Amino acid sequence: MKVYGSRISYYTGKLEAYLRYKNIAYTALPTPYDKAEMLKEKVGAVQMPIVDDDGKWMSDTTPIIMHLETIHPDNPVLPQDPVVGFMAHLIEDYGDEWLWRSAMYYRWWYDYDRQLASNVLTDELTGHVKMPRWMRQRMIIRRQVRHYVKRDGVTDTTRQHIEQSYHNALAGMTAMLENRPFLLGNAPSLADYGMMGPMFRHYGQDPTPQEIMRNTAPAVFEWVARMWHAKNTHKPEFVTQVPDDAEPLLKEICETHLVQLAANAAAFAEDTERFDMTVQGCDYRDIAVSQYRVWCLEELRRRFNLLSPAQQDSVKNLLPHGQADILWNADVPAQSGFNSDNHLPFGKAINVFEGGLP
Ligand SMILES: N[C@@H](CCC(=O)N[C@@H](CS)C(=O)NCC(=O)O)C(=O)O
Repeated sequence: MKVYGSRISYYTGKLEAYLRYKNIAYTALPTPYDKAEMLKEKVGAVQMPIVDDDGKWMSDTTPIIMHLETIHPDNPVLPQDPVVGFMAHLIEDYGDEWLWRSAMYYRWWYDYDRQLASNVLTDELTGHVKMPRWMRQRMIIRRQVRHYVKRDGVTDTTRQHIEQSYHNALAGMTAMLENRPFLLGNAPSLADYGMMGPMFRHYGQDPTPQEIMRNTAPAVFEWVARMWHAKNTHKPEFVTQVPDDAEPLLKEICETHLVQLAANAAAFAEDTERFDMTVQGCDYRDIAVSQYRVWCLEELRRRFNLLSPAQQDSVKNLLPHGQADILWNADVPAQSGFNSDNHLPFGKAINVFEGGLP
């Protein structure tokens, strides 16, 4: 299996951690941007990671992991209890889609972080561009700062809240990791893999957030290494009910990620391209609408609907926050029109933002 991505990419790190745990052999390679057209042909969108499994091309880490689980069913990463399983999907989605903004912000806002990341990406990804190295590095910095900082809603008004989001994620995880080695048991689950995206290759490696993690959340710092070294030599024992210590993280997810999913879906339904939202009292303006994230909400609703009425009640009791309503109340439509034939991880995927950038 060839995994095309980057040594510092969010979702590549998430997938690599999973493949290592499952003992699935792979070779990590840089995304061949000079072959962008071929990649688009194979998987619809150029994003990281893209997998070539002996001629079978796959993309999008969430469906990739769910697919690989069917081929490698030993030591599953999805907890057996349906309510715990639903929460694992919810936590994964929060790690994938909410923490992304703050992870990109720390990397491209602070000078040390920006210098380090742009040096790596210049050498990994732009070798084919016929320009002096300093110019390629400057192009990368410009692109990332323009799109992932300015165009994704980072302003003097939102910066503090974006940093607070990171601190809240660390605190929520610490509460859980004080009681067990992984978020939902003695082995990594889908929830852990979702949190590995931001926590490993961004917060855990970029100088500014890494220092914060070391100093304020050493249990998370230790967990990152534990995840990377996890071996599937023992049968996973996951919790059979959602533990009380998950409460702060679940509350944070409702107040942040679900607010964004709801505002995004409403804007998509109205066919607008950008929207405003207020998250925990902080006003975000001019955020790019994402069709992909409408699909994320659709998926969460689909999974909720698969639960029995009693299990649905348990989920509702565990998420007693108004914002959680979006998971079971269809007043806000979630019709992405994407992946309705369930073809993923094969065939055409889409970028989180149309055209690849917010
Ligand atoms: N939902 C996708 C997201 C993949 C993704 O957005 N990856 C980022 C980098 S880690 C990317 O390729 N961004 C596009 C760009 O910056 O051009 C997944 O889970 O694989």
